[in-house]
Amino acid sequence: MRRVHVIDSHTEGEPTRVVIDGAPDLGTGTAADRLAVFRSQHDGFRSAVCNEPRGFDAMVGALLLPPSDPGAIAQVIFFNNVGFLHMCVHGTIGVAETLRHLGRIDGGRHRLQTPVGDVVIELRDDGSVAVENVESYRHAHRVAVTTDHHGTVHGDVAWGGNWFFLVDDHGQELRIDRLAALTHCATDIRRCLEREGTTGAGGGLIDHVELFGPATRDDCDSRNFVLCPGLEYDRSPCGTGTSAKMACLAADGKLADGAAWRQESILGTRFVGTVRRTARGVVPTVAGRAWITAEAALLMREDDPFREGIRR
Ligand code: PYC
Repeated sequence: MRRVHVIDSHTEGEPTRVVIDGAPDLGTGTAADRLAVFRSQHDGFRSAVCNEPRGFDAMVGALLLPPSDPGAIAQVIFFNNVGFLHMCVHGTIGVAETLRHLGRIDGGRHRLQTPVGDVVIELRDDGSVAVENVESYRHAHRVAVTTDHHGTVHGDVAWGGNWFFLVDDHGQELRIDRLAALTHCATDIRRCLEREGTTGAGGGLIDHVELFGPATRDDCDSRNFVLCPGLEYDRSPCGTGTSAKMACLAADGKLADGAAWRQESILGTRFVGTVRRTARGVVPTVAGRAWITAEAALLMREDDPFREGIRR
């Protein structure tokens, strides 16, 4: 029987399950090297951790590994109900809170290695965690997409650690009691992007769709609804999505270096971000809070028909 130690948390509402012990051996190498082994040889472990009966569709897993560079505190690989994420900011905030809970960090700045580059976590005095994310940039501006059920919409294609399609003219009211309609709209857009062959740089799959609307909080600049790859919505404002948004705002001259962008989620929670410009785009920093919700051991017996979770 496999026994897997996990620490669960939520970051502004979005769950993260950090695997701290009991994962398959992924060998040595960079986070990208180990992700390749994870993806090709241990996909059942990914599914077991995130999917029912041990998880649920919105669960994001984070596998904590020793660093390949001694200057970093750890490596981390993010995954979900259907596959692997390149990067995940809410998950990184959950990892930082988990490391604090384990007594492995206590304030200061620490580098984490991910498959798409290093990020820096900083525990702030107010209890929040700031993540200096990978460089983010806009790849394509105002791309028209003719959807099956929602007319023609326009959006930017941007990288924030994952590929996003960011839409303003969707005609939807962004309210949680409209979850089914929002999911239908964003799924329609996503399907049509794929059908029309719209991708990120190098053919990168656009697997996140972000709808924007007016904020409902006085202390926010915008509210979003984010469709994740497994067709779940992000309960947090989505940190890689906020990074992609800030890259687009900076490209339009609407966000100066160091100015705050306050992104509200569909649940009314908030991330606060800033950017530093680079030649290609921006280096974003996104801050929010996470709370530990459980310490547990997941048990996976050989004779359990759902040892590898209920796959979709
Ligand atoms: O916060 O970057 C994020 C994220 C990606 C998917 C779910 N959350």
